[in-house]
Amino acid sequence: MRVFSGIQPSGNLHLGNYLGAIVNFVKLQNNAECIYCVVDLHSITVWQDPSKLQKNIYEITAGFIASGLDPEKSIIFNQSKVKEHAELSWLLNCVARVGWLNRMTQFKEKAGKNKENMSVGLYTYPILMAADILAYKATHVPVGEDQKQHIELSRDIAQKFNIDFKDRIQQLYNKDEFFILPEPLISGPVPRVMSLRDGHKKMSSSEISDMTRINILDEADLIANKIKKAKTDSDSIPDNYELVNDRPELKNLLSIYAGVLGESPKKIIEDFSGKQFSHLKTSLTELLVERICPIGNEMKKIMSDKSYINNILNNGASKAREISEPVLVETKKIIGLS
Ligand code: AQP
Repeated sequence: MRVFSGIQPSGNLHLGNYLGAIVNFVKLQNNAECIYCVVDLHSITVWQDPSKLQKNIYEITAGFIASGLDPEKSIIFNQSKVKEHAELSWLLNCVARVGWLNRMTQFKEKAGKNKENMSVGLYTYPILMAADILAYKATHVPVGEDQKQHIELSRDIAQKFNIDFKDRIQQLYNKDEFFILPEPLISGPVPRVMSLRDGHKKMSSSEISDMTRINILDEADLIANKIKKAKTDSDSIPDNYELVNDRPELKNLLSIYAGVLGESPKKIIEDFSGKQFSHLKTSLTELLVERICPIGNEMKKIMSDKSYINNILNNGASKAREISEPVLVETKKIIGLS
């Protein structure tokens, strides 16, 4: 089992990243070979302020470590340090089909009516993601639910490559398949954390309003204010979890509560049944301050030691290159480029 996953340094590491992905990253490092990447090349598919990008890369790295990733157990690096990602991405651009990319819902959602003005990188983003995964022949990719379609695309690209070059793979390596088809692992405590202001939209670092999300670096009083102002409805909390399905904001707060506590939402609803939202909000604030603020405080400490972070990223990049370089060399050989 080889695990690969990444997080964009687009600022605002948030509770969605934590509950959808990072908690799972930490669990997996004890049972598998894990490679975790700060995907800086992905982040520049939308404008990033150059004076902040480096700090954001440090922030995600610090977030990984503060959440429990151990650089001795997991390979941690930033994507732009390992050129194999970009080079393999080009080769896979020539395998992926335009029709496949046209079906990607994340591009449609992000571009909206402004498609013509989006960067080409935002459109081809899923191919770079496929390269990230396939460069390590990763078997499993822990992600939030929003990334499921992109993993499926990575599988399609891997499969098409294996079929297109079947004879060559057989002749060179005496194998039927070269790339492994990666499996998504959508098993974080909350696969889709929703916005605090709209239960139909996912919590996102790129959302303009900061009130829509809990950032891992938020201080206690800011968390309290965000939860206090989180959208709710006027009914009290029911005793049956089935009844929250058409109340997305309540469902979201209960899922966050359960996810942070490591309990099932069904168990949590029993504790709050019949009570008002304010009761749930007060308890949720206390829980977040107790569990999330210490991670944020640790992140701040780690971020102040840039040489420590640079060391982790440089060591991680050399280990990552040891795996991805031969894969790229072999891929080029299969294609006939060497
Ligand atoms: N709301 C979420 N709920 C659960 N998981 C989430 N992830 C992101 N948002 C949620 C997961 O976090 C990992 C990193 O994803 P990312 O780098 O794309 O995160 P982001 O920059 O915070 O996402 P944005 O702002 O919403 O940007 P776009 O729109 O580019 O995705 C992934 O495993 C993701 O599933």
